[in-house]
Amino acid sequence: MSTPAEADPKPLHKNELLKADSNFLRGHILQDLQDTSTGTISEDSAQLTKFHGVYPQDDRDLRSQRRKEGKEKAFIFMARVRVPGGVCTPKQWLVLDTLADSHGNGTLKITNRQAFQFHGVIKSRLRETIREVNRALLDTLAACGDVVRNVMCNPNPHLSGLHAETLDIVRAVGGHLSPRTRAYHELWIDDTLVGGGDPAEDAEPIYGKTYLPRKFKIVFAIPPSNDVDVYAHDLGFIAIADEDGKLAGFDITVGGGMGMSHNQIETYPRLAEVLGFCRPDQVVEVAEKIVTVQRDFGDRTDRKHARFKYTVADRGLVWIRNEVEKRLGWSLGTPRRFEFTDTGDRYGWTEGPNGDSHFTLFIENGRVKDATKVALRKIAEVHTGDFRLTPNQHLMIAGISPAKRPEIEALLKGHGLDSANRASGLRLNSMACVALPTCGLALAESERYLPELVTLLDEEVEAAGLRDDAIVIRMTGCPNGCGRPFLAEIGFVGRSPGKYNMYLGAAFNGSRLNTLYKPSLTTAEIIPLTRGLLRRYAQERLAGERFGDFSIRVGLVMPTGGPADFHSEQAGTAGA
Ligand code: SRM
Ligand code: SF4
Repeated sequence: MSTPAEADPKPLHKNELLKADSNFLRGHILQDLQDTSTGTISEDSAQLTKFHGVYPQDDRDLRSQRRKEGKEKAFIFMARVRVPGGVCTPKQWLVLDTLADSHGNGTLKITNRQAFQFHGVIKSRLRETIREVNRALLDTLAACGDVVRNVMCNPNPHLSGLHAETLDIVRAVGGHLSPRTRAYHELWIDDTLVGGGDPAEDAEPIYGKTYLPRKFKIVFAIPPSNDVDVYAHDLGFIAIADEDGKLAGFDITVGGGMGMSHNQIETYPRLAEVLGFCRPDQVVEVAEKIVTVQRDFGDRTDRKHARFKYTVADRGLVWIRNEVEKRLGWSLGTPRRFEFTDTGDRYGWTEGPNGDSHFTLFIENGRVKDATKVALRKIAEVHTGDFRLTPNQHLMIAGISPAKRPEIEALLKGHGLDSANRASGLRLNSMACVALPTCGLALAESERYLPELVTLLDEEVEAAGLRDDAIVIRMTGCPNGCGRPFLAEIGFVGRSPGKYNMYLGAAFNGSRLNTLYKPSLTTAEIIPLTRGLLRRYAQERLAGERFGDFSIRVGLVMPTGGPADFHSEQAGTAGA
């Protein structure tokens, strides 16, 4: 397929050639998996296994010890299981729970894009792990890679009558935009391993053989909740109800993203913009056309500039709309009105319309382990409804029948899980990315440090009377932005071990980015500084004023003025 991007005079990024030559994502993965001389795979294969939901990693806690011992790194793999809309069955939960123990590091990680991750899978058990996942009717295909990733949706059926209809559309979009290559089945699932592939069966009608320039993320939001953080994604659909409360259609957003690199001002987080409106029956077609615009015009020469947010920023919304409409052959509608209240989860019990109830459980940073894991296994053994992963890394036990409720309630109480939901408003609205020890890109701790930091800040929260105040605090181990830190009222972004940039001023409902407040703070500096800010907020806030709005009103930061406001060397707005 000849595309305008290919006409670019700059040379294509090497990954483009790798994809083109990979025979629809096969490359040398098979040979690398069969190579027993090392616990990892080659760099080229590592780029391709991402499309299969598999990342080579190593246990970074063990690096220096292994180096001293003259051994190769402690190589492991992460496998990501996509769960469209975040909905899975108790039976599937049980399979994943078992696999986490038998093939992983004994934990299940709920990601903030409604997927599961296994960490610590060794190479020789990778294929078995993925086969078992597929036997449970889930998969890891396109959980990562330069394709449309797991499609997200607000998981709360009780919130809005629009949910069931929207979830069907989510599944249709996810299915339609899934890669078609047989490579996934050949490599991970079929009984006999084959290295070939039939080009006729492999044709990728939407992607072509070089797939997309970069990852592409789609979400569906159901107002008033913005739990999916719609403005952080490449493409968003915001459900709009008509006067009768029925699904009228969706406002469409394009061009959001979080990732940046420290001190590279040409990289920056960006909020998505509203492009137009479409009816429910038009969503799949609209999504496909928007994806093809990025396929054809995304930057394939520079992966740091290859996300759709840069295509939208460079070409402008009007150009994008014209191009999409040209491909559709019809015009998008005028955006409707919607209002978001917040980005958080509704914890605890909620009642459904048919006598069913739902329980949303706080799971700190989505790490299901120890007593929580044991309890959730027991619940999965008796639960007849489903499980829903939330976009904030938590878990909803949904559709609990009246007959099962006493048993599930007793299990939650008996294992102390109901008390997790009684944490402070700060903790309940905290989110950290994985970072160390598995993430190869981490510059600082995140998942292992944020809980500790919140515990220290909770002392101030209690003393200042802010215990029940929701304040969104997020941390990441690097500026790639996996924990969506640039949409947090208080955001910490790792710079180096023990050092973080601190960002303030995002909107509570996820509609405004934050701004750099202080660069490179040590953990020793963060604690008194943040405590002081919380104290000041308690004393000086206006009635109902959110922490992010307060940070701007009292001049701690200015609302973001552009890319420079995220980079320490260039930022001019860091407050006193
Ligand atoms: Fe992410 C790369 C973890 C959500 C932006 N992300 C990674 C990798 C795979 C590291 C790597 O490439 O080697 C991390 C694996 C760590 C580990 O050990 O497990 C990783 N990202 C995560 C998760 C698990 C964080 C979490 O704790 O929940 C999330 C998995 C979501 C999923 O199920 O698919 C996760 N990542 C995000 C988000 C948030 C979102 O999408 O809502 C973002 C920011 C939004 C965006 O995409 O702009 C995000 N991850 C990145 C980036 C920067 C991309 C960019 O445009 O610059 C990278 C690095 C890259 O792609 O080169 C990255
Ligand atoms: Fe790793 Fe950085 Fe993503 Fe955290 S933000 S998981 S450190 S890539």
